Amino acid sequence: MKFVLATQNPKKREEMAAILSELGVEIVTEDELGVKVEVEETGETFGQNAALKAKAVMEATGLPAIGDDSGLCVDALNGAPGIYSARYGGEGLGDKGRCELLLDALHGKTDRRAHFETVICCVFPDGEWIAARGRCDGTIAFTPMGENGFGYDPLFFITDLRKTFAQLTPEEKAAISHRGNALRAFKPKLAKYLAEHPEVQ
Ligand code: ITT
Repeated sequence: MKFVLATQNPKKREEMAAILSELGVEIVTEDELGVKVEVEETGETFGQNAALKAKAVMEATGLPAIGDDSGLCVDALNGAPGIYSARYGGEGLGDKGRCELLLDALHGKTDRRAHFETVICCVFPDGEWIAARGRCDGTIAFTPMGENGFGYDPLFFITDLRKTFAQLTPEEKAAISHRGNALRAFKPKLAKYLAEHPEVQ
């Protein structure tokens, strides 16, 4: 059985596919299936939005669909941009513009604590679903550093490693990231579902 990744973000897709490939299930993208499902993220939580994405893509393809909703929560901004991370500053700003906006919002603030959060949700054609959450703690750097990754990676500084996410290799990021942690929590749940539903394999 194939699983389709319910995301329009190519970088996120790469990260998810790399980690999910360890599960030994076949992963396809919306592009490969020739579908493009626009999902309005009207939920109030990462979990609600992840479920909305997965459900819409499952309904459009008839395949189990795995969605990810994620974001950066900054303590000094009361958790913003949070579920609005992709839209911070309005549509069309781009990753670089959003990083600049975040630096401006934190100008003069000494509390730089932040965390990334992800909820992964898989919705099956029989209506069953499984979900898992992941988190990664860090701080917001004073200037962008590194070229890898996407989104707020150049600003997300991991104290222990003395590097931003954008200065890590994909493998190093996956080993500690919110998405890596969510997918590692997701793995045994998916394995259990598959064991209980041999018809899905
Ligand atoms: P889909 O909804 O199509 O999956 P998206 O990019 O809109 O793609 P989200 O709604 O989950 O995804 O928004 C998450 C945003 O949070 C994303 O666009 C980035 O700006 C940021 N983000 C999430 N994970 C990140 C990561 O690992 N590194 C850097 N920024 C990340």
